[in-house]
Amino acid sequence: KASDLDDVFSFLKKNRSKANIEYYGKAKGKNVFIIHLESFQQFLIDYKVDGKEVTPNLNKFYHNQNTISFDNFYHQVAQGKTSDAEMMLENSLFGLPEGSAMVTYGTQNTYQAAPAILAQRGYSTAAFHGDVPSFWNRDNAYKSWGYQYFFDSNYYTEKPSYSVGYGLKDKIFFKDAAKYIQQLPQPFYAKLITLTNHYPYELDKQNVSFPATKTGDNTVDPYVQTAHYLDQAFGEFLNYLTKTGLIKNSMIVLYGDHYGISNNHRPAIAQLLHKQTITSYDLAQFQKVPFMIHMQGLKGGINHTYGGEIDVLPTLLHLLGVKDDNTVQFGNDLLSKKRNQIVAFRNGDFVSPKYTVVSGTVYNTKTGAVITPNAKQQAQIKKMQNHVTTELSLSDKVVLGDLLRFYTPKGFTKVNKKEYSYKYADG
Ligand code: GP9
Ligand code: MN
Repeated sequence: KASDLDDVFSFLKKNRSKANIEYYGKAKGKNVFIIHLESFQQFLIDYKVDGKEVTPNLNKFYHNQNTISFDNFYHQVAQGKTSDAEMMLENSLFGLPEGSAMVTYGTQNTYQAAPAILAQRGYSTAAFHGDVPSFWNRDNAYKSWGYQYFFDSNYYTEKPSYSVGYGLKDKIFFKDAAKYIQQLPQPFYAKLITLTNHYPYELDKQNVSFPATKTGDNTVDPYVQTAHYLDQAFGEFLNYLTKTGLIKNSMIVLYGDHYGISNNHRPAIAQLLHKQTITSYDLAQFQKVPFMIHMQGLKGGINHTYGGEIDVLPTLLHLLGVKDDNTVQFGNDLLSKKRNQIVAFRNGDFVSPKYTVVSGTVYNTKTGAVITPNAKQQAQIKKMQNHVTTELSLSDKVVLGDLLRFYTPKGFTKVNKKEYSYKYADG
């Protein structure tokens, strides 16, 4: 019932941070590209194998003077992996502790997602992905989120050699997507979900142009090779944006959806990071993924604020000059001057600038040393833990109870899923 939202609103009222006026509206009216870097971890940025950069194009983009790059940005996914990341980015709602919210609650629930918000402000909205439309229930969830177009695998040229693993190879994907991007009325909001840098990091021989790492762990070693391929594909897409001039009137947002190397590979992770042993603290740090915002004229630099995927939507809306104080979003603008900087992992662990808490053990975030908290610290940590537990459970309450059906923010029109069909018709 509607009153179930009461605690949600009282929590949000206390916890949402104000937009930074230096950035608010800076991207108003620009096209938006959201580029989803599959399984891409932050440690890959500036990482070298045999003296060679794994991702030279992304590194250049990361250090570009017009890119705001975050170096304390974490993925917050659970079992829903990619779908949890998408759920957070588009809605600023968490995925669920188990399963995938996009699958279980993507079809029936009411959402007030990024595509719908922007479409109602004159944007065209499109998602691009080289896998079948039903994967993660995208074909239904995207309708609930108000995507006007979904260019799934049916929309791209098919040849057996064009696919590897889950679907279309990234270079072909970006090239083919460009044909549709060209036809989108501007301004547009376009999300491109890459695929090749996905476990088991397979690549056809002709595309392997980077040495594997030599940890001896076969799951881990080819990771840098597909990451390198993804980087090349991104480089080509960036060239296209430059050539067509799209780069001039677009904001380009990049993010890694989640880890590529799971915690089951500690010895290999230790070798990759040139460490003797890997602690739970190191593994928490290892969950960092890239988040970058690029736009001509934007004052860039490396931003050290602590945040995660839940914080993306408010950040982007503020840059686009969209007021969102009356929406149900659990994240906080990463560019705000005053933020709480507590990053919740889906299992209730958390990272903050001071403390990292993993299964009850407290670490000093700056040094990684285990802390035995004194009474004062204990009180601080308890408060932070309580914040994390509360935000996760309130977000779950919204999703499980489909609570947004009871509340439509002022200026927002409920999405009518029947307006959309993503079916590809030949000819
Ligand atoms: C499949 C792709 C992979 O379409 O998005 O999802 P993941 O396995 O990373 O959750
Ligand atoms: Mn993924």
